[in-house]
Amino acid sequence: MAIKILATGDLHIGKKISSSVYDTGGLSAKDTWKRIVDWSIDNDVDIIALTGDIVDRDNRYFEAFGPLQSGFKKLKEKGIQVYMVAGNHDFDVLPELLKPGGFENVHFIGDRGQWQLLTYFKDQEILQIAGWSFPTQYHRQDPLSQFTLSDIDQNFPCIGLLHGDAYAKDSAYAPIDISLCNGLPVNLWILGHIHKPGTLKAVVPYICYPGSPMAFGPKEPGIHGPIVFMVDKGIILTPETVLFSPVRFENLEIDVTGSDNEDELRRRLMAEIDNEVLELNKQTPGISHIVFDVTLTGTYPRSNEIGRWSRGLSGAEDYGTNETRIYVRRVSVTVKPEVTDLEELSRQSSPAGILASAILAIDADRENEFLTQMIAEWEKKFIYMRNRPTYQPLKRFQESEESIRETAKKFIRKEAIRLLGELTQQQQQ
Ligand SMILES: [Mn+2]
Repeated sequence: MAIKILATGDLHIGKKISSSVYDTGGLSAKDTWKRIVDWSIDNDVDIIALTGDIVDRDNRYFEAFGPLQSGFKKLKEKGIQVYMVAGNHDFDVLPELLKPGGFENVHFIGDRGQWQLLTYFKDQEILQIAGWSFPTQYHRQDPLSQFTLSDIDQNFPCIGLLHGDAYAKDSAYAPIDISLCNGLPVNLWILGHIHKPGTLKAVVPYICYPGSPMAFGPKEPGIHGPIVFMVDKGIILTPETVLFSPVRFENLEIDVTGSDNEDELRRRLMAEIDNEVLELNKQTPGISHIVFDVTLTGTYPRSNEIGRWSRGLSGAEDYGTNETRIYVRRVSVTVKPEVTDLEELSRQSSPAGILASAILAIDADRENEFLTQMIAEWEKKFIYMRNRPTYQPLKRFQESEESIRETAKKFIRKEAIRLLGELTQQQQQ
């Protein structure tokens, strides 16, 4: 019989989540853990593999103990094994959890930064599990460069559990150089630390971040859930994601061009959101909450009016007509005033003409006298501010001139559009 493995990490049980959507009951990290346990029991999982930061540092000795231990107990009754490594959040608390004893089914691997290999047997199948746990809150060495396991039997599959930062060489959280995986006898690496799910390498050695099984905020859009895979006749089959997060964060762009008034805008916004919800429900059935960050784009006769109107929309909730609750967390506006012809306007010497020329110059990445002046002014003020003793810490960032100019352009463009909207509206009145 094949071995079925569910792998996840970064549950952060105990973490306070700022998004108000989480005020609704049943959405916390410990609820996610309970659902993982139940799902594993219902779906005949043999092994749960956890890649660290299961417990959040801030509240680590309180909220997590009960739910984790009762989960371990339920899993034990069904013979389900748990293999876990510690991350930077729970390097100290994870071993503590097991101290009361009685959880022969729970295996903490790689204590205090020592690579360790365990072997799981089921009928004829064998799976080796290598792992490394954080010894301290910060760890600046790459654990792969200290890989010491010489007893891996290459006739049988081996997975590696590791918490660390594959995206940053200078990270204080175990930087991982994934090219080192090529020389190691591990077939599948399951990493923790990054909340956004991702496959770093889709051929052997396969490397992935299952990501956090729940989305913690708008910076974590898309599908969240553990990965599940089988080991069959000595072969690891490709992992698949199981949807788990009941909350999904999404960015939505809505083009408002052609709308004439607030009612029409609102109708369009609702219709677009309805469409998107339908689509997301098709993609991932079972989502109970969707949180949108909306950006309004396109052109509108009175763009400053949109700004005012949109402020009333954010924070709104419960557009949902069915079981899915819909929230609009934020509405931002990049709508341009409906100037019939920005080109034509730009030929005028009026303030509106100067602004129109500047917008066109930014969009076409062209030189423009007014723009050059504005950017120079921006740079001067920015550098002055940066060098003032009050703002010393800012110096750390050392912006390049290029990036200062780019920031300036973005800001100037936004302001020029806003001003142009006001100017053209005044002309209409
Ligand atoms: Mn971490």
